[in-house]
Amino acid sequence: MISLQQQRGFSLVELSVVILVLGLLLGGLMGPLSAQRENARLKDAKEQLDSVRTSIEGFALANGHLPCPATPASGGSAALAPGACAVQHGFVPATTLDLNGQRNADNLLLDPWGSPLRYSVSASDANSDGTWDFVTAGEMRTVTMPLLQPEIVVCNAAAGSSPTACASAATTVADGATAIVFSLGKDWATFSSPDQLENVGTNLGGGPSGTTYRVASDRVFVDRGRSDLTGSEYDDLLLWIPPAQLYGRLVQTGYLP
Ligand SMILES: [Ca+2]
Ligand SMILES: [Ca+2]
Ligand SMILES: [Ca+2]
Repeated sequence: MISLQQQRGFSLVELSVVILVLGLLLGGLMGPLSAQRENARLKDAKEQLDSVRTSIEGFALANGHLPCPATPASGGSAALAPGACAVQHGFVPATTLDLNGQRNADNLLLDPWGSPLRYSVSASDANSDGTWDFVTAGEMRTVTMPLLQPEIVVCNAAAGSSPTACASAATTVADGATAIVFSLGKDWATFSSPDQLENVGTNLGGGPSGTTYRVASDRVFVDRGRSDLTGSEYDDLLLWIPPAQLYGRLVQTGYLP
């Protein structure tokens, strides 16, 4: 015969212990799971940047010049102006490049964290004829390789940099890339560190969604190691196209002698 005492079920204390143990187990699982998800996003972002760079180089191979950045108003297409781009600093022209992937309401290609991939090109006009040499058909050939001025600069810190140069040779990672594509990383909506602000110093809007985006304000960028330290946090992912890499392709196809 079962006594009343044996039938009583779980006491509150016992229940609390069970819930506590379950909570600990779940917490122990969730931590590594979210870290795993974040690692997967990071890997995806790097692969995405790599494939965007390959597409940009493919565009250059086919057309003899770099594509212009997209703007929020251009629907993912390269935004052109006579002899130039509508903007030097904007977004990956994913429609022009025929790239797959998630787009937002302004048709801009998104990184794994849901922020549009940024893209900037050299706006130099070495022969002063009013056309941007790197984005205008035939212009790189006209200017000639030795005189071209690839002007994207990458530093390992923002401190002491000017709108055109890093603080010193010691802080210079790349002096004179032709173009750069980058993701603002996981903290795209919350960052405040000067090194990340260097990559997005101004606002650009005008798209159908009415969203205003942070984009680069000059041709100096910062690429450095990841950090979670408040005030100096950094998780941007940058990939640039060095001149040798671009010129090599253009020589192969006869766009450069
Ligand atoms: Ca020119
Ligand atoms: Ca970031
Ligand atoms: Ca800058």
